[in-house]
Amino acid sequence: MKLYTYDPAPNPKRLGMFMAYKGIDIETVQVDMMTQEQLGEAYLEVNPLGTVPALVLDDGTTLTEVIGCCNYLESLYPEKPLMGSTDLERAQVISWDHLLFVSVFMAVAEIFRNGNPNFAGRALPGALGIEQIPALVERGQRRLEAGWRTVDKRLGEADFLAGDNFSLADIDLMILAEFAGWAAKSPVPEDCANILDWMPRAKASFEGS
Ligand SMILES: N[C@@H](CCC(=O)N[C@@H](CS)C(=O)NCC(=O)O)C(=O)O
Repeated sequence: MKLYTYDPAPNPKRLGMFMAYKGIDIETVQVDMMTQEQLGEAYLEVNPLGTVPALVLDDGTTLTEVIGCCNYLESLYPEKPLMGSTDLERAQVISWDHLLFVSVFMAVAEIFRNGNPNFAGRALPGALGIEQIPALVERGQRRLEAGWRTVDKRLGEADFLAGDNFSLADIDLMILAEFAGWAAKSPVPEDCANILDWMPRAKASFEGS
């Protein structure tokens, strides 16, 4: 297997932290997003979408979605589960992770990529060449505000997003809490006490791994 990634970017970080927690070591190539290497001819041959990460399997199959990479690696390396230990737990992890992706990650991305002149003509990740829509900044802010409340309510009911155990969904929330702060200037709101309480619990679970 070979992993193409760019460590500092949020989606690569999701996979990187998942692998670090489980102690998975894969041959890795850094694709420098600062010089837009992800849009260069050589990388587009690996992943025509022009996004990172991409996991190329030994039979030549390329997985381009973090959730797919994690699912695959979880099956290969079941020790220290991050996607549940039963069918229902796995479904809970994927459900919360997807909800987080749609309601928080995409909201931050909407704000970041439609309001920042550096992304003119590149409002969506990868090789699509989509123009910015400035009105999406405000929509993203409203979407993010609602997303934080949904997550906060959930963490008032359970120790971790998917239930009793630390999972991929918590890793993604850790990354998002940081990403929202610098990219959307919208850190976790101060009145989201359940998320703020969860933060040291999640950090300790990750570091105690
Ligand atoms: N659909 C992919 C998203 C991957 C993605 O959007 N990656 C970003 C980095 S965080 C990227 O490659 N951006 C390329 C660009 O901005 O041109 C997944 O779920 O893993």
